Amino acid sequence: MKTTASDALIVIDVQNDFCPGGALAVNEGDAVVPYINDISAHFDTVVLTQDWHPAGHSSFASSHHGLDPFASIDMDYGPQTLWPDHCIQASTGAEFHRDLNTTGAQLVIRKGFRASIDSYSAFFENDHTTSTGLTGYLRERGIQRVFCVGLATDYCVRFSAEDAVAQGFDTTVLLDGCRGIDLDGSVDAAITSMRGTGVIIS
Ligand code: VGL
Ligand code: ZN
Repeated sequence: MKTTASDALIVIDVQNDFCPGGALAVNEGDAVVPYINDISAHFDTVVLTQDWHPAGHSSFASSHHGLDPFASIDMDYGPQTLWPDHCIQASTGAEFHRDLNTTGAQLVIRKGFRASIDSYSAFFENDHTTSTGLTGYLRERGIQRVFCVGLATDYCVRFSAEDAVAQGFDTTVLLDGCRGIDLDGSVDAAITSMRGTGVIIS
């Protein structure tokens, strides 16, 4: 892969809880690790994201009496899918997959750390206004193109890639480096939606 100094790789949520055996396991989630390790070597700028929830987070079904994981509720910021408890701060499930090579990464963006709001995107929380600061970081580093990989295609990768385009970055999702949760066709819907907003799907 040919990259330049104005390209960044954004590695989304390659954490134990999204890999087989984890609390919110994505089918073959761990299969992205060798691919990501290989392509990381081609980028001068590598950013990792880490889903990082306090116990009792509002996106957990266990925080809502009588509701099960994968139900949807209305929050003040809009609809929110409820998840099994996952990626609790400082837990083993929140750690990066042990084989992910994190040595070359220069920034780790933690997200979902506010109890009352979830954050799928690496750029904005689910209210679409609370910023993680990533746009400013990438702009100050002179980044123009971003490549997104990781977990899960239909949630955190999708919303990160769509926000990246909206923030003015040329954005590509490398599907070989992604796996999805796939609730009711959500992977296909995500790919259609990403294409519609101008994300290059490769
Ligand atoms: C994610 C659901 C909940 C993801 C994170 O990384 O795609 N999905 N938290
Ligand atoms: Zn989460």
